[in-house]
Amino acid sequence: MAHTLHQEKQLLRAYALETLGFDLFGVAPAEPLTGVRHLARWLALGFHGEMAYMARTAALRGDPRALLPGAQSVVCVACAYHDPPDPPLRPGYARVARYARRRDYHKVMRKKLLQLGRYLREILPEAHFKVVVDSGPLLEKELAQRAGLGWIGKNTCLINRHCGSELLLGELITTVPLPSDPPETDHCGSCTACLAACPTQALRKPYQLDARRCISYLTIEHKSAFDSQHPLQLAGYIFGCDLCQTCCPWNRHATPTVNPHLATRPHLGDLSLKVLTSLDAQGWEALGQGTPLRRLTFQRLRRNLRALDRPRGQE
Ligand code: B12
Ligand code: SF4
Ligand code: SF4
Repeated sequence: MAHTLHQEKQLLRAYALETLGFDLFGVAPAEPLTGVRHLARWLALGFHGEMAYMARTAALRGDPRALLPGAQSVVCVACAYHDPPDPPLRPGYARVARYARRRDYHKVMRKKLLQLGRYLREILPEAHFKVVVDSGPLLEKELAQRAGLGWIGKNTCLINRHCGSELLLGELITTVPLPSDPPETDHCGSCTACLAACPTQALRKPYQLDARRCISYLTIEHKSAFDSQHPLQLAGYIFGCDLCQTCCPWNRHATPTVNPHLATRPHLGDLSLKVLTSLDAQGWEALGQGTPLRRLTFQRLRRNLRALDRPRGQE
């Protein structure tokens, strides 16, 4: 039986990497995750800000079996989006995070994971599966670490030795006990570049991100108006932030690899503030069509643009 499943896993891996075009593949056991302890502390400290869904679903996030009863293993995949480095931001321009300059990964990866699930059912008809990409209540990075895809760095992102951290994660939870891969170990060593690079000190300690101070949270997830408690600077970003990753040696030395399904849209590189401020709601919608930018309402785009203008001096 174990031998057969080993073969099935190899078939699945080949299908995921070669036919579907995922960049990384690994399998973790469907077992309780230790990160729930960190998650509980993170929530108790209020680091989640307005992301009430994180508190609401905390109990589910630490065990894949909560999402699929009888689950035995989790196939973890990743798509890479590591472009060459951005040039310094010119005055009069703003930026969107690098993951958002392309088709929405939720759609791309979900579709491909469903294809992978159907393939699993072809080779093992008794298999049940569930697909998760980002929005499912699951500690995706810890699962990916357990499946050997990379380790959770001090910037709290999953980092792969070869691809760096510019990765997007997805999972296929299944009732089939596929053999697991060895988990990856931490390779941050004594480096602290990300803690120093974060312009708002959102990385309070290694591995601990206070989302309330994070530009990515503030520009995307925070729905209310900004008040005087928010950090003054958005470092030129109107959607997301890359600074604790672009500084990371594992990204600086990684070979640029962009999954062909997530090709970069050159017109979403640096954006002229003149153009951005002159957009109306339809113009903004057209600019971000099919990309993660669709999550940002026009009203919040305007809020973020106003925040870019805030005077500095309190840093
Ligand atoms: C909430 C969320 C956010 C929040 C909070 C981020 C965060 N670090 O938690 C905000 C809005 C800020 C955010 C930002 C971004 N996100 Co986000 N986000 C999520 C989401 C939905 C949940 C993450 C979560 O569980 N957080 C809870 C906290 C407690 O977990 P954590 O900070 O990761 O902490 C872990 C470890 O650091 C450790 N830990 C915690 N405290 C301590 C303390 C000690 C002492 C130790 C040793 C360990 C430790 O245990 C925790 C659990 O494993 C996931 C999708 C998912 N379902 O998992 C995507 C996800 C993590 N995000 C993703 C992306 C791409 C981003 C951005 C890069 C987007 C951007 N460019 O703007 C940024 C990156 C910012 C950053 N440095 O993390 C990807 C990450 C891919 C990768 N390579 O890791 C994910 C996996 C989505 C996906 N499916 O691809 N995100
Ligand atoms: S995404 Fe930006 S603001 Fe958030 S922790 Fe990283 S560097 Fe800091
Ligand atoms: S910058 Fe350094 S400490 Fe931070 S995640 Fe990368 S290797 Fe780890």
